[in-house]
Amino acid sequence: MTIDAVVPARNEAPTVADVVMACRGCTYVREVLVVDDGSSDDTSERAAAAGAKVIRLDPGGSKAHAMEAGVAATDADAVLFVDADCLGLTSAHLDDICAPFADGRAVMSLGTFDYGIWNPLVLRMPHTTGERVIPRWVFEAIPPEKLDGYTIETVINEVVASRHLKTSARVMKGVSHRTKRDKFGLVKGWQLTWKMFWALVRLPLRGVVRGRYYLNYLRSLTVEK
Ligand SMILES: Nc1nc2c(ncn2[C@@H]2O[C@H](COP(=O)(O)OP(=O)(O)OP(=O)(O)O)[C@@H](O)[C@H]2O)c(=O)[nH]1
Ligand SMILES: [Mg+2]
Repeated sequence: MTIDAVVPARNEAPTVADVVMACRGCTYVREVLVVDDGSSDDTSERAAAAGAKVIRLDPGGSKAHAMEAGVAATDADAVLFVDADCLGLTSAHLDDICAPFADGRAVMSLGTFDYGIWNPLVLRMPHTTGERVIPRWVFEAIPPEKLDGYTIETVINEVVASRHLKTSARVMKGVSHRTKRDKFGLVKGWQLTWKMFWALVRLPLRGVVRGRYYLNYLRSLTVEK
C-alpha cells in the first residue's frame, strides 16, 4: 500500500516548507506533491527546496481542482491530503492520522485542528478538515460536477458515508492554521470566510450532498484519543 501526500497550495510561502517537511517525515508517506496554481509568491520554490515535487497549474482553478491534479499525478494507492497553511503540524500528527488507515481500521482517517474545549463537538461535526488520508478510489468516485472549491471535503465525506465506510478522527494537538483573516486582513478575510461557510451550509439545501448521510457518517465514526 503506497501513500503519497498531496498539498494544495496557493500563496502559502510562510508555511509551505514546514508542511512539506512534516509530510516527508511521516513514516507512511512515499512522496510529497505540492500543487500550486497561480501563486504570486515563492510558494513553489520553497516547496521544491523543502523536497516536494511541485506541480504548477494555470491560475483560475480551485482547491478541489488542485487536489484532483495531485491525485492524477500519482499512482499511489492512497493519498494523504494536507493543507499548506497548517501551523504546528509535525510528522507525528500525520503518522497518527495514517495509522488507523494503514492498519485497515478505517477507510478514511483525519485530524482536526485543536479547538480546545470545543474539540469534542468538532470531532462529531461533519468534518471539513484538509488533513485526511483516503484510498484514491474514494477521490475518483466523486462526480466531476461536485469537484468544487472548498466544499470538496464534505463531498468526500458523502462518498464514504453513502457506502457506510469507517472513518477515524482525532485532534491534532497544538495544530492550527493561518486563517483567511491572517492572510487577507480582517475585512476581506471575514468576507471570504463567510463565503466559504455559506457554500458549505448550502450544500444540503442545494441537494449537492444528502443530509441523511450524516447519520451513516456518525455511525461509522471512531473518535480516537
Ligand atoms: N492550488 C490551490 N490551492 C488552494 C486553492 N485554494 C485554496 N488552496 C489551498 O488549500 C488549502 C486550504 O485553503 P484555505 O484557504 O486555507 O481554506 P481553509 O483552511 O479551509 O479556510 P480558512 O479556515 O479560512 O483558512 C491551503 O493550503 C490553500 O493554499 C486554489 O485555488 N489552488
Ligand atoms: Mg486554512
